[in-house]
Amino acid sequence: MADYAFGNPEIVEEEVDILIIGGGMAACGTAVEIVQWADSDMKIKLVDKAAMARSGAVAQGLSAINTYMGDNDPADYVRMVRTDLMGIIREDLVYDVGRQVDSSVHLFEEWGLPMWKQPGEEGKKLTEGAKPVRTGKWQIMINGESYKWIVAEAAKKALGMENIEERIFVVKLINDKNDPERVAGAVGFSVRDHKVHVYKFKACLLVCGGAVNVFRPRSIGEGTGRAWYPVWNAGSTYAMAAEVGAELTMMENRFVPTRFKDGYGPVGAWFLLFKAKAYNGLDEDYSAKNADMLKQHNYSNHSKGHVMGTCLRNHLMLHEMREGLGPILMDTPSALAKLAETMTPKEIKHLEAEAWEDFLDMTISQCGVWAGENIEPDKEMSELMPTEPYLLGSHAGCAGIWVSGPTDLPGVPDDWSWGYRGMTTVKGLFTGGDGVGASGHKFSSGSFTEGRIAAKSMVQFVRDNKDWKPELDTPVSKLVEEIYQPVKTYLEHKDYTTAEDVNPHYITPKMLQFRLQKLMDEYVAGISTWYQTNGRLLGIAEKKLQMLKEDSLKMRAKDLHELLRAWENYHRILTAEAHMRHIQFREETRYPGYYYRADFLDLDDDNWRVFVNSKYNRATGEWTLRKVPYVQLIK
Ligand code: SFD
Ligand code: AMP
Repeated sequence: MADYAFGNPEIVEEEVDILIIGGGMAACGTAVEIVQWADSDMKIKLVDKAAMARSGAVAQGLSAINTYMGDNDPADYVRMVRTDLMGIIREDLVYDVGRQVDSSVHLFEEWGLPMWKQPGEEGKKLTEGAKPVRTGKWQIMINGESYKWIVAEAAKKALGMENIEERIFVVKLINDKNDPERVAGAVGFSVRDHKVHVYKFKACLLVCGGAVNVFRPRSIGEGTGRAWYPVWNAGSTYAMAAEVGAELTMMENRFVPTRFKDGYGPVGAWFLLFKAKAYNGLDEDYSAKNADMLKQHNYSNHSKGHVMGTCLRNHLMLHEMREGLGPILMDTPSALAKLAETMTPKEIKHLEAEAWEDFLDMTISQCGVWAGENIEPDKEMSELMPTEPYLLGSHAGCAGIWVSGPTDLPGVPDDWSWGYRGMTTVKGLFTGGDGVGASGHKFSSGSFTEGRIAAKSMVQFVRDNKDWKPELDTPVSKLVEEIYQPVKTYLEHKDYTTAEDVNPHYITPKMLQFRLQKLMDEYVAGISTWYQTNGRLLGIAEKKLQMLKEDSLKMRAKDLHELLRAWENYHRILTAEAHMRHIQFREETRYPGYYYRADFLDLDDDNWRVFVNSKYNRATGEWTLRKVPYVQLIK
């Protein structure tokens, strides 16, 4: 028997009809839906870098489902998303999610996810007409610590564990040998065994979530690794899609959530459900005080929907912090006291428990901060802080990939749809959730729904391409060599010095990650500049990113864990590059509060109410950017 060891991996080759890459909300949606449409002889496989029961953004659970229509009109949902994202979204995609999302939420309830109901309606299901407890117009409260476990269980049951492989990190997609516009395969490795996996397929769903740790995080030192979005999603979706030639869209967008400081606890339930208010260090209501700031630079152009854009809420707050008027404080004591006015002591205790549970269900670290710092929310206010930037397409952000939309909506430009809903501009490559750009506010339920939508069109695509055989444009031996290069680099040079982390021939993935984070932070509008940049700074970033890319070829991997870290970094670098190029291209400040082009502070609708799309050329390393007209479909 061959003795496979580190540096000498076993090569496992497989051919399937459909490969699902990722095991998060979108992937689970696909798994559940696809079995209902696929022909019995279709081979479908799902691979996840982690264990599905706790992988992706919902790993720790969630305390709310942020997208549930109920009695609301999906057209109104489009208006809200458009306002929140400053006037530029693909309304066809958002509407499509809005009109289908409730059926996903009903499935979650069917599978056992506990949802809060109005008094007297407990025990009744949403499908039986029960009224949920809403935080805001779109969000409903859940007891969601086991949310991902429940959804993953349904996905596993549907697809069958024999068609699922966990702990496989996919590194790159491979174009077809005979058609460079088409995807034909993927290659990855096991993070537990010495195995490289090579897949060939007719269609593939790339749903590896958003990008975290591209920027220097606020949590450093003993707090390293703590972030709001999942640290294990490293931009794989955007990087792998870009490398096979998929057109990206709105990669200049980012999400900077305001969170409870240091623990990254969510604020939505406090603002919307508990009706708490936030103040500056002088106890001033800074939102009221700074309201006129929205009139400057045309920032209020898109604030007349159902909400004030999330970035604009940040904008008002950031002003205080830049002026030295922090801390920003969430007045939890007044909010709880007000609610308690009409409550019995037992109800008050219950309310307090809910306040803690809001964190325990999805951001346990915030409970750690409260407990560790003796913060009693009914007695003491808590600090809020805008986080480091994240790139994502499903929360209050819209970075991602340009995809084919639905065909049955009036007024949609012809070139927004090319046959298969959810397919990118690369034939056979589909995406969902954080992968779909220009259409935020899907959240967990909407991402799952996009997975379901893509499932149906992938089945159709495979049927339409029944006789087509995928052929990889790169020999398998070359792919394996490339993936294991960091291991080879380590084994060749490790004895050159006695301290194995210090070596002129290689750089550790950890050090490379610090370099990426430092440069993105300082030049591409991270926390240290209060999210500001300009053309000159971006020019420096461009140069430094180029050098970082060159140095990334020298990353070492002393074990499988470091090999994972090395390739995650590679995905982060490409994602960072896309982000930087898009910010460079868009000469205006579209998202004040998320980032500022200090040399173009105005929001400029005349020239920039457009999508920005980009393409990456893997052979030359060049990016091409273009404006794509925005079309308003819903008045
Ligand atoms: O409070 C590879 N989200 C919230 N959604 C809600 O509905 N309600 C909330 O309450 C939400 N909030 C929230 C949320 C997320 C987080 C982290 C917190 C709070 C703390 C957002 C949703 O979770 C999010 O929109 C969806 O999960 C997005 O779905 P998707 O499928 O696009 O991404 P995923 O679930 O993260 O899954 C990614 C998967 O890919 C795997 N993966 N597999 C193989 N190879 C690679 N190279 C891979 N790279 C990644 C991952 O393991 C994972 O399975 S609140 O803030 O508003
Ligand atoms: P968060 O906990 O901040 O992720 O928010 C959860 C949901 O509430 C998202 O849909 C947010 O857009 C929304 N939200 C959070 N804070 C506010 C606020 N102050 N006003 C309106 N909507 C909010």
